[in-house]
Amino acid sequence: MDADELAGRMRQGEWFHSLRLLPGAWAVLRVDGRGFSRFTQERFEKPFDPLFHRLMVRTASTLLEELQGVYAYTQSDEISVLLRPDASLFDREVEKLVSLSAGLASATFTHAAGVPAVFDGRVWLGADERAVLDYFTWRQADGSRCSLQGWCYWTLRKEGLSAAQATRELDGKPVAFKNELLFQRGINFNELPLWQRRGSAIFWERYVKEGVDPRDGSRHQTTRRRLGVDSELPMKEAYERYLRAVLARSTPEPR
Ligand SMILES: Nc1nc2c(ncn2[C@@H]2O[C@H](COP(=O)(O)OP(=O)(O)O)[C@@H](O)[C@H]2O)c(=O)[nH]1
Ligand SMILES: [Mg+2]
Repeated sequence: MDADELAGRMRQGEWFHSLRLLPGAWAVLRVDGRGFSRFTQERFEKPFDPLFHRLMVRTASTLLEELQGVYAYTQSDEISVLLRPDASLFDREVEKLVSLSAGLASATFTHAAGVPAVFDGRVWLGADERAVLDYFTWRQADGSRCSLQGWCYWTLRKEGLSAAQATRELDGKPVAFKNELLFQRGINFNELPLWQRRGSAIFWERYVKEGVDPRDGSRHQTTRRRLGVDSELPMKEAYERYLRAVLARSTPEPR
């Protein structure tokens, strides 16, 4: 048996291995907790637990660093990491990027939480900045909608309704109805913490570090970068402006 021939033939079975992110396209790697409705039920406060969100922010920070992204956004049990069109990590191999995102998220969250948790992964491609703004506006709007729904659902459950009853009570109801439902019970949705309604962002920021040369005591300054977290995000048009600034800062500096 010719070992090289066998290896070549078998490698053909790795059919998707050659799949790459479209050259010149923006990409977002998104991971989502698997079965987290159940996973969170016994372990975290409902509908929102600051500890759970902190674990998600920590996981998002690791993904942003390891995947060499420019921006990460997390709401509920999902994380999106934005890669620039010129990103070249793993030669833009889709299998590698998607599987690694899910693996990193699962390992980081599990390690921080102390209980096994699993994430799935997928990739989104966008042709231009406009598409990127739309993507993040979409995820934020989804988070906001789920936040209102979650608050209503758990408020009814805590009043003694069964899962089926609470779901039926809210089925097909407009936003105004849900806001009013909470308001009647002394909860003003618009005054709940912003991270619950809009999610959190993780980004790179530059800072100046002052150092002293031990040889001659001279002072010098260097620019470093570190991760910043924003849990008070703006919405809609203001969020678009916010994102535009993030994208402008992410442009590689001319040499
Ligand atoms: N208890 C609790 N659950 C949360 C929190 N954030 C997200 N979740 C849960 O995570 C789930 C995420 O939704 P989804 O991905 O559609 O559900 P999955 O398919 O079960 O993972 C929601 O149903 C929430 O129940 C939190 O802060 N506390
Ligand atoms: Mg999930």
